[in-house]
Amino acid sequence: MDNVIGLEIIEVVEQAAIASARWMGKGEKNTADEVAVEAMRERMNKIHMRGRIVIGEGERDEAPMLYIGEEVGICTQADAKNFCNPEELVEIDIAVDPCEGTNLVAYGQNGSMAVLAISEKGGLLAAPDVYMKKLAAPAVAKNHVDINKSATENLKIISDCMERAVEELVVVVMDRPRHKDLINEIRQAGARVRLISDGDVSAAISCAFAGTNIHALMGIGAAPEGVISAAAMRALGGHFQGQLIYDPAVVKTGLIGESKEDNMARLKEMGIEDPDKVYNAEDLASGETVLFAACGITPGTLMQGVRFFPHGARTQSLVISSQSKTARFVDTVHMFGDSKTIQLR
Ligand code: VTB
Repeated sequence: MDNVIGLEIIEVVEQAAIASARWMGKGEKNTADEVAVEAMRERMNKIHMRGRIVIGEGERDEAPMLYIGEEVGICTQADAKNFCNPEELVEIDIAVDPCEGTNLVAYGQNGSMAVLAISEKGGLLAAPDVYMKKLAAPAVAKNHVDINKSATENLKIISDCMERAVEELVVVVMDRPRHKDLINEIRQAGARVRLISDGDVSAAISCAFAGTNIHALMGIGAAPEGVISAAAMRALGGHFQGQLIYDPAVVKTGLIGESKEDNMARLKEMGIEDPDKVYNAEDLASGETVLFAACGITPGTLMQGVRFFPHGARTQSLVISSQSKTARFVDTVHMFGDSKTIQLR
């Protein structure tokens, strides 16, 4: 995939993060999301590419922008033939979450980001909007831990692989009633739990970076976010597994359809033959090339949040490429007005 896209997607997530950060702490999660969507779409449509949204804001009627199936990029526009050669262009699939953690932004809490993943056509699982049981762990524990094992067993494995006591491990779990038993089990096993209200993409990816003091993500979050996390984890070599959860009785929160049976029928319609399949990072992000980009909206474990100053802002992003085998932290100063009058910081 073109290196240029790698550079341009940094701006896509930066623009979304800046737009959303203006709504930080305002208590309006829908607006924080809408402005991020709009900014992301506007910048994306300036990229010389033929892109298709495979994970987005929802189906067309409920999401006017960045809906699943929407085509994005200069080369999908009506007059594209004037400046794009269709034969030369690779078609790419894009998974977006312009404001991952809308509540976090609305209430000024840590851990929100603008995020997307890109691969060639068919390279990302078009995950339906159901839930996903997830297990993320550091690269040393990859393929040793297993989502089918108990939390106790997996903690013992991570402890052996990392050569540290279970007591020295920190597990991130979303603070939800459905995780009551899981939380008890982790504590019983001796590890420490970090409960988060939202934003499990950041938690998953943090497992792949030493120094974050996050050694595992366990529990059930949303499926689309699982695919985005897998894209990053695949390129980073970290462990990630996901299993779709479609039974409302298990999830306890969230609206995921009328009943387990309805959800199963919907998954089948979407081409998912085995709804209980355990996917690993390579299944969820199977493309030859996978690119991931995120920009902090509020401060997080991996990135700082957007900081505004008169006529400018500073952002921090993370761009991961499976092709160049790089994870780049990009620190950017954005100049909004006449640069001569700006005191850069
Ligand atoms: C999950 C999680 C996301 O929202 O989707 C969560 O994966 C919603 O979970 O990171 P509930 O429906 O149980 O409340 C996030 O935290 C933010 O989008």
